[in-house]
Amino acid sequence: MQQLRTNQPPGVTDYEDLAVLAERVRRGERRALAKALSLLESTRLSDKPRQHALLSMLAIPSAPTMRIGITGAAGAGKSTLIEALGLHVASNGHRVAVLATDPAAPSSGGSILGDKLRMTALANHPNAFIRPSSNRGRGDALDSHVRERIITCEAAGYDVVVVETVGAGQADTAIADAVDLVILATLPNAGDDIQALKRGVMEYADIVVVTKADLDRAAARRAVQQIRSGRALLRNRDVDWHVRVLATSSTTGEGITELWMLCQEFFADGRRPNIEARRRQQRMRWFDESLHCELIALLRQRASTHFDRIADAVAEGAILPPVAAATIVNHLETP
Ligand SMILES: Nc1nc2c(ncn2[C@@H]2O[C@H](COP(=O)(O)OP(=O)(O)OP(=O)(O)O)[C@@H](O)[C@H]2O)c(=O)[nH]1
Ligand SMILES: [Mg+2]
Repeated sequence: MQQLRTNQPPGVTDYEDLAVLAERVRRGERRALAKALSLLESTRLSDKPRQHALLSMLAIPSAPTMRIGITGAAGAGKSTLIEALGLHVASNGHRVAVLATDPAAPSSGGSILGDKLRMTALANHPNAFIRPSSNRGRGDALDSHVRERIITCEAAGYDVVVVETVGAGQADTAIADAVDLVILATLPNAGDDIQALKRGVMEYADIVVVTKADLDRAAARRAVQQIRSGRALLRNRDVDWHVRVLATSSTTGEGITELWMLCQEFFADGRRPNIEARRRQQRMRWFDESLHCELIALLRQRASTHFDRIADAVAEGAILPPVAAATIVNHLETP
């Protein structure tokens, strides 16, 4: 593995500086971690070789980590739940990093800025690190750098990394591709949500949390029952893990200890092979996606005018997409 890592890749003039930065990240320096994340979140094409060099230095497996995704509708109580759970976990001696990745959907009124303010207790905890969204306003379902950001936080010694994302369409599956454990947060009275979720996100959820139980305990109990019976009709993602459903309140703290116990059960030593199997699949999909992006970029660069002309023809319906794709690739082969 070691020899596969890139040494002094082309396009990197400050390799030594990056090595120093990586070392500071590994020592757990917060400012270095923030700086590394900023570089990794850059969308400038010219930063790519430096991003890859830094990541290759950081991506050396450390002790086992827990990657937890929290998804759910806007306002479901995800951030508040993360704060309550995060404080519990951090005071149990774990180091917790929180990555907010929701795209600041207009409906949630730009809660990202508020997240760090809202999670003040967690933000001030010595064992916690909170990083707001990197793709504010871009509108992506899940920010495309989330995997890089997770690896970087782990390199800095955070053994629990929590990713928050608004569960909307593609983000549901995208989060399942980036973390080990998916927690779905849902409101007690979200009847329609529950119907929709049964088909969509629930396929990917390992734990379902009915939030804000303090507001209406009877409704929360009913929701738990409803989801449990709905879930019974669906497949579990892993044969040895049955999806758990519980009610919590971040205000009163009820259910938070139980939720953490479920997480620990999920990450028990005996389940590590299953988690590693998920990560293997995720790495392969990440590889596929990366290859896809690199090839498209290469094709655009090598056959730019041709590419645009054919793309226009595809849009007009003048040429079928698979025929067009083959034409572009064939064009590369002809000198
Ligand atoms: N009573 C009560 N209110 C809660 C609880 N959890 C969250 N809230 C409130 O619900 C509102 C939304 O909570 P957030 O944690 O911001 O929800 P979110 O899912 O992160 O929202 P977005 O990031 O905007 O999608 C806030 O006003 C919280 O104070 C809870 O357990 N009980
Ligand atoms: Mg939030």
